Amino acid sequence: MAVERTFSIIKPDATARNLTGAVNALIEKAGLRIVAQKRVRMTRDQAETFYAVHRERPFFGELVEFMISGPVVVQVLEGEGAVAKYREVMGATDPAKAADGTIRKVHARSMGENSVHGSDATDTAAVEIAQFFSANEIVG
Ligand code: 3AN
Repeated sequence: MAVERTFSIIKPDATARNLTGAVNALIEKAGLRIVAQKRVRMTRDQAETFYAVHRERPFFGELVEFMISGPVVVQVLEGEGAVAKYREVMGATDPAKAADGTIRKVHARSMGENSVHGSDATDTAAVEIAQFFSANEIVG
């Protein structure tokens, strides 16, 4: 399987509960490498651009407000099949449906406050990574 990069966000519900290290431990235990990471406060513009595909969904406003409500940790993860592997590690969007041991099963509070984001494909990963990192900030 090819070595890929995926984009991750540790969301405000997780940073508020001081869970950055706990989430990172699950990421690293799965064999993914954190090759870039920074803690930022997203602007409204950044959050609206990032979630533009969901603009028409009923939860869009709530999602943007949540993502700017506190600090987030943006990350680039690298590994074999990193996109699919990270989605496995995250678990289902709804924490009630997430498999045991996944980040969302262990830490998420609800469908909205679900602790982490991970890209859904390699092409979207490239776009999302470029929104937050320049090439020289990613050290594999
Ligand atoms: P995932 O993050 O698992 O790829 P998506 O792409 O369907 O899930 O949704 C993007 C984000 O929108 C989710 N992570 C979640 O924070 C939020 N979201 C999705 N569905 C709902 C919902 N029904 N109510 C509130 N927020 C939602």
